[in-house]
Amino acid sequence: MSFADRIQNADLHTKIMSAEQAAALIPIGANVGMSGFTGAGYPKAVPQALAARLAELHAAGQTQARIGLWTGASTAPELDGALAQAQGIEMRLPYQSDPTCRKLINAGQMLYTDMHLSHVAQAAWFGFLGKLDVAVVEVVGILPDGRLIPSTSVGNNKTWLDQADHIILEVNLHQNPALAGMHDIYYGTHLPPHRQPIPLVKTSDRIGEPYLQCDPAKVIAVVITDHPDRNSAFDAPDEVSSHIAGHIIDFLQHEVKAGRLPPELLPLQSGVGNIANAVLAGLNQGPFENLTAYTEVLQDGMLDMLRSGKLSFASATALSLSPDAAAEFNSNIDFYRQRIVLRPQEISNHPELIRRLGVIAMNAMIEADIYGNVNSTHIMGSSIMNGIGGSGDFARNAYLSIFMSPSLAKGGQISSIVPMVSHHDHTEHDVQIIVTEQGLADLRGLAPTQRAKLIVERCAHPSFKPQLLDYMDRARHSGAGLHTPHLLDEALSWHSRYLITGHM
Ligand code: 0RQ
Repeated sequence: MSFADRIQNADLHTKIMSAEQAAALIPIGANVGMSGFTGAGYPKAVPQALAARLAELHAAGQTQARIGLWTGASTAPELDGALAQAQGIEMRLPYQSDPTCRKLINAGQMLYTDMHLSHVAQAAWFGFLGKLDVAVVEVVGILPDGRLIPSTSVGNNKTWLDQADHIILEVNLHQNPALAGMHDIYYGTHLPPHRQPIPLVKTSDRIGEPYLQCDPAKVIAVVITDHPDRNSAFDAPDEVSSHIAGHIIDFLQHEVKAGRLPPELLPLQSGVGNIANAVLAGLNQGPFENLTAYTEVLQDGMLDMLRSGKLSFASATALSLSPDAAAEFNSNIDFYRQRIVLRPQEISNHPELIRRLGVIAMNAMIEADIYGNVNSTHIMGSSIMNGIGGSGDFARNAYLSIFMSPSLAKGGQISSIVPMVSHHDHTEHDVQIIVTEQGLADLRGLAPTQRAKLIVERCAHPSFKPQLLDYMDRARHSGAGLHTPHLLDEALSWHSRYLITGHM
């Protein structure tokens, strides 16, 4: 595809300009909806140019020079990192994993609304988030009528393009033009009371269009870039993550034997990070064939499974690939286009679809308590790590909801099994299975005291078991209610006995 082929709308040729010129068109104080989901398909140039402009204004004493920044999910140093370093973000939503953002949020210098990823598009449509002024969206190309070939993530781009008054497009020449046809953009989501059922019944169904609709009259700038998505390589599975993977695979085999899962399982959802990747590596070596995925992020492990044939089809909203996996993806893109569909996150994370398809959700956690409540987001109850992301969309609605973590954090100083989580993201009602390298606790159908016994027995590290058992025993004899026995003061002081400085 030549340069002219990338921008086939003649009018939009006249809007081509530098990133600095485009950034100058974004009003201070605007709410800006940018593309990007787990380091994929985010704009590479305009955010950096905007950050430079905001930094200059700050240096000149205009300390209120900030924007509201909305995305699909996490982005990369060129976007979140650059704007945070410029102190340029007033309000961030719905998910981030950037170290500078994290620091500013926890220092009270940046506001953050941590949202379920399935909620974002509809909240924007309902008017719950205020006005969206500008969309900045990376695309692979522009068709003659202004429709857009989406990039390596879809996220909330459909909503940003529809809702924003003005649009800035980054046409990234680095992204493979053969991505065209991999996306499925569904335009049938109406507002209540006019909503209709979403006609998706299999992970591989295509219910929409391959391109994003875009009104060329709203486009105020087109910026050309030529940069890869920036995603780092995953760690090779270590002993801890391999054990976690092993416990999950044994459990799934047991469920097949018991007749509660078909031999090809049900569609898999896998969170991000090294442990999730190790579980996928385990599944790739495991006994199951003909698997499918209905997930939000497709990372290296799923690409390997598609290549090996273990996974027959994957539906997601973003490709979050290491450089090696991205190179493999690009050199065999015709193979992957038959086996991958990228959808808006309001569809990839849609609670009703997750429930109906019977997804098996596997997400990492920070800590779980003895009764099965899970904290995915906070360190010691007050400092954010990343955000809830899609974990809540999947956990509450999944056929099986699995949460996993090493039993110890911070070099063994901290137990990830605690008496009471310091922050509740997923309540005991939404969590069915807890797994650490020590073992797996199947909580289905159990009362709180039965859950506590099993979680401590199976999942806690031996170095913390005595304290946890002692806590349970004293709580039981304290005169507290015996449904969910707690020593309330002590439950929370458990956390403050450890001083963690890394994320404060
Ligand atoms: O910090 O690197 O500074 O030591 O938390 O922990 O073990 O590297 O695990 O990268 O898989 O992240 C839950 C944060 C796990 C992630 C979470 C510290 C630990 C380390 C990271 P250091 P690990 P992971 C799909 C689903 C929410 C969103 C989600 C997450 C750092 O998976 O953000 O699930 N999930 N989305 O040391 C103190 C503890 C700790 C702890 C871990 N108990 N106490 N620190 N850490 N446990 C994706 C999307 O939705 C986009």
